[in-house]
Amino acid sequence: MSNRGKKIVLAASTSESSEYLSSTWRQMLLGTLPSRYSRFPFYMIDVDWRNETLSDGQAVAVPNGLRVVESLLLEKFSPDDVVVCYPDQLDLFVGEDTRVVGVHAHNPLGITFATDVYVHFYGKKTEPINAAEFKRLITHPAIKKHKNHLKVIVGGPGSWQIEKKNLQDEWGIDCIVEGEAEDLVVDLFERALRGESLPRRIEGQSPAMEHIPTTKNRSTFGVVEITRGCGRGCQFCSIALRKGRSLPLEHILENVRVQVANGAETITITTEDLFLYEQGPKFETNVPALKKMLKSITEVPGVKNIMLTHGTISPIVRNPELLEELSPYAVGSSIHTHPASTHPDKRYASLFVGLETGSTRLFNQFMKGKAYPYKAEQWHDVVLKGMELMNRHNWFPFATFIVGLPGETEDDTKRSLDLLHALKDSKWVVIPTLFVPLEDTRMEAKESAKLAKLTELQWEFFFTCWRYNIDFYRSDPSFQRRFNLGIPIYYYMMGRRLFGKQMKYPLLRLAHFPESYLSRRLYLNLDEPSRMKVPEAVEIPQPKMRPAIPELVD
Ligand code: B12
Ligand code: SF4
Repeated sequence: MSNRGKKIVLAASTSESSEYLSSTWRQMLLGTLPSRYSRFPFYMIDVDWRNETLSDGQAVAVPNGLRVVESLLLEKFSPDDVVVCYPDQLDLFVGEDTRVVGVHAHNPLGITFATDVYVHFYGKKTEPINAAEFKRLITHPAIKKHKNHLKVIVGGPGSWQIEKKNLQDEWGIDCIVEGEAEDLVVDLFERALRGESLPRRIEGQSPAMEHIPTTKNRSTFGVVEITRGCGRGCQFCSIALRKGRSLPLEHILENVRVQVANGAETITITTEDLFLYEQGPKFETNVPALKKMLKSITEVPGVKNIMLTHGTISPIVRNPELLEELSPYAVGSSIHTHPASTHPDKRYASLFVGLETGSTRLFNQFMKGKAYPYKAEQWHDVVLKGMELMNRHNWFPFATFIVGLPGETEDDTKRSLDLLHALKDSKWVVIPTLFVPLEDTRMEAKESAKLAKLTELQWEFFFTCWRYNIDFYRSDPSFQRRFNLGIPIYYYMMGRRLFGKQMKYPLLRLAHFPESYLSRRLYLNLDEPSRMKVPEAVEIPQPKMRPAIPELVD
């Protein structure tokens, strides 16, 4: 029997759709682990894991961006003509009648920050699982077989990576969509259905909020958006100049209900900055609105847990009462637990927080809006105070730092190390990433930082972060003993050759070598107390002294 297929087939890769062990952390690992070592038991990943499908073979959960595209198309086309699937089911849906395959790309080649770093520890020619899975999708035989009568359109936050690596033609992609797609999807797909030629690349602009549809089906990790944009102006970030805007509460709750109706028990409340939600002028946090939103989501029947995504730290310092108000929901319904939590069920709220650097000079140059209303010179105090407040309320942030910002000097790295030292006993995860110039940012023409060029101080920063994480998350002695043994073996078998001797002593800190031995060589001595103290309060500068808010694009 010949398979006629569906007119419009939407697909996302297996790894980008995965809800494996309900762990966002593990999905992030899929973006960084080399595919050829994925069976190594250390990673605790079952590579034979299969994403769940519906009885007709469609996908149960795919990244939220693709669900938005699906909803836009369903406003125009019959549900009989639109399907959403994983690569393994493409054979069921791509056939003679198919005219367009729309593919989502979150991080298709793994060349964004963090992913671009960790995979290289395994050698120069390694490909992360995400990249291997995306290739398996885009080069799928069913698409190739029917390519003469269908168009391939790729969109999503990582679609730029395909252009950057010149893979558009090799992979037979007719059109790459960058940016937000609400205002262009229907027209583009209609043109594809008519068999017209498509632009090679098209860039979407921020839509009016009313143009963002509610979703109709489940997104990976029950992602529900609450805001779009940000506006704090960090130069390395692609949404820096897009003003932060909130989705109406009823729209948010409708999406939550859809997630639950389709089997999600955990809702991931998605935003660039939680504290932007219904904010007032000049990033004034709207605590009552935030509280109402969190409360309403946790009260939707069927919602068992929530996860948070990103947030900035300065609103927490500016409004210390904020965490007290939000914690009953953010911590009380959180899916995350850790023995260090003082919550009766050991729950903690995780929040992705970009701390980025301890150098006031680099902070001032590249990201001063992040601290608003505080000044760059107050960044250390803001971070220390914010961390203390968060930890006190059982918020254990997932913090990122950028190593190798353009022009970073030894003194800049030392300032970051000083800040890291002062955060030693915090309850957190700290992820060092290397600077990557993302497309559509004001730093896109700058050079990436390279692992092979890191200085000893930068390596010290890098591995001190991981030493903290190992101590906080994998404190069982038998794991640590094996880990400590493996590190010198890695150094002599591979690390030294790939990255040079400058990584040696920093790496030995990760292996728990005594500080008395390491401090002869390294900048910090973790046995000594930090010179920095958490301030009682951080004073908000007079309006005239605050950093200028960057010019916003709507
Ligand atoms: C939720 C989320 C996650 C979740 C869930 C991811 C998932 N696979 O479902 C978790 C935490 C697991 C995650 C992980 C990672 N993420 Co993430 N994630 C997000 C977040 C916060 C929200 C995504 C979202 O739903 N946005 C709302 C939707 C509507 O936007 P959208 O996806 O961009 O979709 C729009 C357009 O892109 C377009 N579109 C999307 N798909 C398609 C398809 C077609 C055919 C078309 C035409 C258009 C189109 O239309 C949509 C409507 O406008 C974004 C930040 C953000 N606010 O977008 C980061 C973000 C996308 N993630 C990012 C990164 C870097 C990662 C990681 C690589 C992190 C890491 N370093 O380890 C991993 C990769 C994991 C993986 N296996 O893919 C970056 C991407 C940067 C880049 N691409 O270069 C972002 C932008 C965060 C940031 N500011 O840096 N992520
Ligand atoms: S605070 Fe900076 S890095 Fe974060 S989303 Fe806003 S502009 Fe981007």
